[in-house]
Amino acid sequence: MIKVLTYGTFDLLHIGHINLLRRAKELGDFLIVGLSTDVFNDEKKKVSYHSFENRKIILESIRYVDKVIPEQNWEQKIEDVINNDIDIFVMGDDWKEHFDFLKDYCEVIYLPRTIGISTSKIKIDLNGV
Ligand code: C2G
Repeated sequence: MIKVLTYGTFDLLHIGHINLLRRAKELGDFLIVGLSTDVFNDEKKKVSYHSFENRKIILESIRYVDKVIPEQNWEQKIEDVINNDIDIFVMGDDWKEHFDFLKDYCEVIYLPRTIGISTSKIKIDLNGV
């Protein structure tokens, strides 16, 4: 079984998130998502509309996602890769090279971002509604 791991906030779920999750799952058989907690989002300087609990339920409802674990800090990735027997780590290419240190533990793949959509854009576009 090829196990894949990715991380994110996944707030206001959109096609860019789904495209990432679909392609990540296509690389293996089992996809684990490290979901940023509300506290870690503060550290990332991100404010989520949906709580961690609700973002977790939403992600767990997606056919490509097999397991959701909390992402609580920047330092947990090596431990997560080892503890979950991860074969492939995947992120959008806005993170290119940021996680190359994981190459000592698993394959690292950066996938092209979906152009023209982001949670920030949704918030800006809806601001005037
Ligand atoms: N993404 C994408 N295309 C978009 C928007 C997002 O491919 N148009 C990808 C991002 O590259 C990321 C994933 O979807 O791989 C989740 O995006 P975010 O929720 O914005 O994740 P981020 O805040 O970048 O958190 O430790 C890693 C961080 O937790 C990543």
